[in-house]
Amino acid sequence: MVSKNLGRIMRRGRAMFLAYDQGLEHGPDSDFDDRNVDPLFIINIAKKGGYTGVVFHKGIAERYGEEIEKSGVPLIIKLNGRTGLRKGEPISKPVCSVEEAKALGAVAVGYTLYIGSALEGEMFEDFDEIENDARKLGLPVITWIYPRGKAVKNDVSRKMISYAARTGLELGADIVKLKYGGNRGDLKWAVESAGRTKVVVAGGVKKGDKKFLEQVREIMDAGCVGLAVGRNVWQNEDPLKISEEIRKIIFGRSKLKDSKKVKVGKRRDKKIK
Ligand code: FBP
Repeated sequence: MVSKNLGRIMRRGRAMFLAYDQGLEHGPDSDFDDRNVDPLFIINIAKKGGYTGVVFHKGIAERYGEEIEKSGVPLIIKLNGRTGLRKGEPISKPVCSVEEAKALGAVAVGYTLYIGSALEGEMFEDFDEIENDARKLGLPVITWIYPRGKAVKNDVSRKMISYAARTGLELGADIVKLKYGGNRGDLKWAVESAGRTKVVVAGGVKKGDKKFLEQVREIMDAGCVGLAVGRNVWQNEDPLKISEEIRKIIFGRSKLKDSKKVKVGKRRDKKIK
């Protein structure tokens, strides 16, 4: 069943998500400095930058819930995770239920799948359960699909990104999040492969502004609905300026007139044990 509630995390059919799950995925020493280590810094960028969603794991959603709610930015909770410390075939297990996410005010949920991993089957099973729960509670599902593991040679090749996109469609994701290898034609093919599942793209490691914005243009030209970006924004010297540039490309204008129309979930803290 396709989620009817995608409008909660999209504006005029476009998406601009600020991703901040890297503290768990990569560790603070790899990605953070004195500014962006603070979740409040991110909430402020998400609000002032006009993002259509901000992505956190449940711990941040719990501890900074008041500020997130006040910001009015739609909350997307990442339901699985892993640290970057573990070696071996990649797997990311659930760390939060859909029910918990909803009680924390999430209006959509995120989930990572590593296709090609020897542990892919286990992740598919977990995902199936999450997806059914999300459907019951009316939360759209955004699926990060990254080809990874010993079987994968080049995770951003045409073959791999289109496979990831198609997996999103076949498994029923509302939005699939891909990595971009820099070839617009390949990304266009991936978007076609995703059919009616919408595609957003990750930002990747921090690049110069010019190069990054060129990439955003290519992503939109290829037919994606937007971006789920982290490091290229909150590691930027001027996160609000780069956000404005991204906004202009995605929405074709930089004013935030229509951003307040997005419906935000209410927290129901008492239900969380
Ligand atoms: P960036 O824009 O910073 O690349 O974030 C996108 C993202 O998908 C994050 O949500 C996630 O934490 C990270 O990339 C995972 O990257 P990887 O698994 O390649 O280390």
